[in-house]
Amino acid sequence: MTDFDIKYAEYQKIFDEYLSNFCDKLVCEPQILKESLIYSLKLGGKRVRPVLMLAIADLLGIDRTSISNFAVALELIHTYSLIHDDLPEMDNDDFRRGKPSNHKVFGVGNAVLAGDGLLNTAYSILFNECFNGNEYISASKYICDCAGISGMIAGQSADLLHENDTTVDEKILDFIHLNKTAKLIMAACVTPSILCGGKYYSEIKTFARDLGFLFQLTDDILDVEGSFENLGKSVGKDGAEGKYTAVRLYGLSDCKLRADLFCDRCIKMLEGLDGDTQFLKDTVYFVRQRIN
Ligand code: GRG
Repeated sequence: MTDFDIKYAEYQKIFDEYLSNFCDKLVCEPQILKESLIYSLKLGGKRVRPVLMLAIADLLGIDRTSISNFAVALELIHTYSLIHDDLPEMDNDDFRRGKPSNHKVFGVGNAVLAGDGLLNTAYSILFNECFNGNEYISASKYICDCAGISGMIAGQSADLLHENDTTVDEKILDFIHLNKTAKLIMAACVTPSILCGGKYYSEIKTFARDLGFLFQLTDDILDVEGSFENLGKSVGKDGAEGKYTAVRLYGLSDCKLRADLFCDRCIKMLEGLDGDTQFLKDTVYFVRQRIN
């Protein structure tokens, strides 16, 4: 295990404790609703957004407990988006994180409700945080905006709209990637900066945006080169369905070059910040080289 692996696992463990506390306290009836929420939350996943939030909180020297509820709320939003994305009328995927998708276990109706329930609960958590002061209000609003109709939902809507287009326009592709993927990564990274009075706000925002683009580029590459065993979901679907992807626009090898470019931009941005950014740099390389 490398130093990076150890640190990443440490952050995952910290977050999994926050999440377990949340699940233990969750009061929710009927039982099937609770089971369906917890099923997807506990399926695992890389937890990259909470890990980034914790790492940036550490870099800025803010108390980890001040971001714990934000990290849970953001992972709830991310998990809801995956449940809804897997639905037959969206991406129609039977597997997620190597296990049957939420709707394959609980049925489509219950999966819609599980997603709705996670989103709604995330908002309730964020509302509660607002009682802690102005920075908490701003951070909550930032997360809502990244997830909403000027963020992830806009990206998903554009993705659906352009699904059957015969050509791929770079501007539209950028819009989809920025909103569908980068916005939640921006929410993860920018939240600690807002709580810290806006320290390194624009640098962190640019870093997170570029990391989000890199994340989506590697996602598109993995759809071509990845395996079900590693990814825990179907591969080759985007290509087969003629989806709007970076590989379709640039071709596989240019897509990799572009990923390297975004990787360099992220590293350069981190080099301009004071403090120990080694873990964040390694996270960028991890996203570039990821196999899942
Ligand atoms: C349905 C509102 C709505 C939005 C869906 C999440 C999403 C938006 C679509 C899924 C397809 C996709 C390629 C999204 C881009 C973001 C992405 C790569 C999500 C997967 O995130 P990971 O890899 O997942 O962090 P884990 O399982 O590790 O948590």
